[in-house]
Amino acid sequence: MAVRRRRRGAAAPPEPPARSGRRPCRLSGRRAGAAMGRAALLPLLLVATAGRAGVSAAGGPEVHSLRGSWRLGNGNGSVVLRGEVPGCVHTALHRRGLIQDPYYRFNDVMYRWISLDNWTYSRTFKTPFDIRKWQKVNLVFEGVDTVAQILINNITLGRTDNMFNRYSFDITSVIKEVNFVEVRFLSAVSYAAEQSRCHKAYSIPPACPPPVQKGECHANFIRKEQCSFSWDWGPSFPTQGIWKDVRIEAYNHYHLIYFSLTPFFVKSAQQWSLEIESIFDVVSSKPIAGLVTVNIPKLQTQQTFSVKLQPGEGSIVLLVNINKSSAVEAWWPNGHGKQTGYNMTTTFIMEAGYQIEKFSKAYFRTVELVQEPIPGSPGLSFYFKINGRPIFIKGSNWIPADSFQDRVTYDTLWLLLKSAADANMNALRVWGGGVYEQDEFYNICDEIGIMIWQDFMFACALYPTDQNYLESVRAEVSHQVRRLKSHPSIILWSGNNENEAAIASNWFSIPYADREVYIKDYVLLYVKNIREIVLTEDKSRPFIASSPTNGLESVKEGWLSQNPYDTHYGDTHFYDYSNDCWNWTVYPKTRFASEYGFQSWPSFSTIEKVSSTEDWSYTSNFSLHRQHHENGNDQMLQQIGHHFKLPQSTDPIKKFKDTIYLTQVMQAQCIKTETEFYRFSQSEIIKGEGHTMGALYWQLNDIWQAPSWASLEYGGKWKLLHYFAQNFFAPLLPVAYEDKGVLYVYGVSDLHADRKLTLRASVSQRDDVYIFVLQTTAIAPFVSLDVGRIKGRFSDNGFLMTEKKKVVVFYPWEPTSVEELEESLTLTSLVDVV
Ligand code: BMA
Repeated sequence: MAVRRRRRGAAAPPEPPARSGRRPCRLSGRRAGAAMGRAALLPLLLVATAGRAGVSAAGGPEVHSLRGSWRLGNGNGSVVLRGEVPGCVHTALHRRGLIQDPYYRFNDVMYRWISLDNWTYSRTFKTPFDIRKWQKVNLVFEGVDTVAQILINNITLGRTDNMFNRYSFDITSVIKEVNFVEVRFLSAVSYAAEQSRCHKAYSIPPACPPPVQKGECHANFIRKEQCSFSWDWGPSFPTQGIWKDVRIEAYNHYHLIYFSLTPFFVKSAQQWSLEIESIFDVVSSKPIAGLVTVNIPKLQTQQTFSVKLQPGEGSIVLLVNINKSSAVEAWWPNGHGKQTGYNMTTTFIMEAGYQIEKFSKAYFRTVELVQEPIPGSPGLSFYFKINGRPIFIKGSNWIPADSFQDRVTYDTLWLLLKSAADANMNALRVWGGGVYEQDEFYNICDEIGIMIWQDFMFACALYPTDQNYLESVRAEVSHQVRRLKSHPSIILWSGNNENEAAIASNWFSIPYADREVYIKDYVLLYVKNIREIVLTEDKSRPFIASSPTNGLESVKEGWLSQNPYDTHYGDTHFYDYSNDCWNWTVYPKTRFASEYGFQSWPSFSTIEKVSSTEDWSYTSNFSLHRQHHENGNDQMLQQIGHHFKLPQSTDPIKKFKDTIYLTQVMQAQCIKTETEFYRFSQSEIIKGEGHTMGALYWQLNDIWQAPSWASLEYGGKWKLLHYFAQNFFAPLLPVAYEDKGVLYVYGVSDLHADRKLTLRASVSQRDDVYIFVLQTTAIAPFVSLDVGRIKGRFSDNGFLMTEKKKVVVFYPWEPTSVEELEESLTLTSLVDVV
């Protein structure tokens, strides 16, 4: 029976390559010894284009969606319901009213049974076309979460074990008029435990997360979103489900599977070129010849190539030279220029079969990661040049926006990413413990100029390297790179989160004598497999094996530096919860700060939705339960205590709200101080350190309503930190710092003056926004405006009010009114905390 589609070998192209710049054939790597064919290219300039839209109807592939309502049942058949696809079991149970909101109070542990059961999705479907007319019919899953047996008409098609892969099963010989398709899941938790048990030669730590996370064990043994087994900011919801599109595809002759564009700037010719890669499955037994025309009207560029598709799965690569006399506007990151893209049409006219017309956007930008000696400093630089310009990377780290990916809509993504751009960020790091994000995420980043540092999905753990595991990872990596490489927003591929550091600093107490085994595994996974595939698939971006890393110095030391946190090389992650965060001397003068942060609590209106009255205190069971970072709640109080009075109100709810407010003030102030330190270290070398060229604080967004390092709450509400980010990431920033009695710019230390004041708020409407006029009788430090559950953001918040009157604008995200806003508004400043 057919199994997951792999690249099939194809004969070498019959004609010699017609142009330079063609990449050599590469090994498929997924089946030993199979070489992938590449069609010969013969450019014919200025051949007229065909003008039909989309894939032409005559003979084109038939696609039948299997999205929608499926039957869903648990292991022993005691629970049966309808479940949406794409979706997962938790969402289905919640939608049908069989469980409460999984985020409510302690439900994450109450609902553990859901992930421990084995669920089955099934449905019948009628084939909407005449099966006999098609040479090949596939059942395609864009994403299965995670371990499942796939059956059609009671015949097993294959198994899935990696939520980041795309699975395509050949069902040509088994599809009927009416079909029964089943996806029988195995609990991800049981599977991971079993895999760990079977790995007898040596253990692969960590076995389990710390108890404070209330999570599941052995996440590293399953290719699934690592934080779904719990994290220090997130719950354990190891979901099961068909989380992406599923469909039937039927075709004759050939089928286009991947299509990607990569720009290059040829320095010698001072000309842009575009590499177009198309990966086909060719079902004919003979090669198919044809013409491919690429047309970018705005750049007066049109080229036609003669191609030959070899039987089997293979790719063709075309190199289009952009007309030199057309001025190409490059794609720039937010704050540095426009995000120009050019409409482009690619038409495949083949001798047999149908015509394909692909519409896409072509973007032009280059990226370099510069690691070179710096005068007066040991080590190497570590910074990005975009279109030849050094760019200071400003932003944060992205984690999954929800434990249940099917709840992450375009609007969710837009709101979070737009908020990042509105806070003057130009970059985000998609962190390796989550998921490779959906296409829409990267489309938005392309559109608004957010650069993406893309991790591969491995985090804070060691990983197995047995043959099956590696095969699965290899398929995952080539799929993801092919899917994503057209996005100009992606500027870096990075192998993992903190795994170089985990070995180097011996997080898991591995006896010295056993170290070599783990180092060998590390190099095998990230260097000999992941890196090798990335470099083959995408020559347009840099690759680093880990974050933090010493970059080229790590490579020199065998890919594992003794100290990956060395400030003279690469990037660093830095967390310090005990020292006073206003003291900038505690921060490392690093080349690139890719993680640093402090926790705070989300606002009361966000917490309120998932809690009840008895939970509303800082020391309630609920408050302890939601805190997944050991000692996190105490650390926040301790940090607050360095500069502020702790709340003393006898009213418990007021005390809770005051504490929440102070955690946010503290977090905002700490991260402001640290970020400003990194920004002002950009142009100086002091005692050999400096030349900092990046500040990505931990973390942008939240996965649920809980204390965390995020600046955006679950639901998108801006914490005070996010308002501060808007200022500390501003293009022009006056930075103040004091060194040994010398005030280099100015200080902010008088913010908590103990004065009596009256603060008033009037609200009015102008067009789609609301105007808040604030009046004060004295200086008001850290003024916070909060409109509870009303969705939207202010133009400024958490500010020091020195003027008598200040106007703040509220941008609503959904319809509201002056009355509603007036009713919901609470105003807090430091002097209100009692
Ligand atoms: C870093 C991240 C995450 C974690 C964060 C806060 O190490 O990579 O793993 O959530 O710190 O502890």
